[in-house]
Amino acid sequence: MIKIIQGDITTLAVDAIVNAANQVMLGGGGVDGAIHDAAGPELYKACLKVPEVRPGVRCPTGEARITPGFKLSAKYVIHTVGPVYRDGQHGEPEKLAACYRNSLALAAENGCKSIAIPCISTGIYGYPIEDAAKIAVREVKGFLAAKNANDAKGEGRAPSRPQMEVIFCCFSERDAAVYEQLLSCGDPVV
Ligand code: AR6
Repeated sequence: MIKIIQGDITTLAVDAIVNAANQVMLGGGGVDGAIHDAAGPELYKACLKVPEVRPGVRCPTGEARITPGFKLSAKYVIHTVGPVYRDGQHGEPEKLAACYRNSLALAAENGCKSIAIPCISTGIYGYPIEDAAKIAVREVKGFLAAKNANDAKGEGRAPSRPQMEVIFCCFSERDAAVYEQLLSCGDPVV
């Protein structure tokens, strides 16, 4: 199931919230700063423990890492690093799609039944919301469709209810309107 919420992701009582982090993964501005503030200093300590894959990089662009949520209502924070937008011709769409895929896969691996995702890359990293939201919706729908098909195979029947709730958490009314538009005119939501 897909939902759109306009508001502050740090207040949501879901299994996981996604953080639009940077590669060092030790906090920053935007939603990253808000999540660290709300989760408390334990989150910073947990991020420090995530091994660096190379100096100064805990999470390469497009990948995802998981930590507990500490003081948040969410059990987990899934940190992903979106691309910095240049012109859309430098691999940005593929990297952004990978953020959604990898974050959702990590949530599923950790048994999450609900996940809230902000508009990754569309703030400080400058990705145009219309383009980013199309990728987000496509990837989430694809993930849910594949997951439902897979779960149905395992159960030998169609799942009786949606297996994961995915919430697009938009900070602004304008961003929420972009998602509303995409979801209202697209294929049926899984
Ligand atoms: N809840 C939900 N969405 C929020 C919140 C919030 N509390 N605060 C901001 N947003 P950004 P990026 C929205 O800039 O573009 C950081 O410094 C915001 O309106 O947070 O991926 C990191 O450390 C926008 O729609 O992330 C990186 O260095 C969306 O979250 C860099 O910024 C993403 O904006 C990542 O830039």
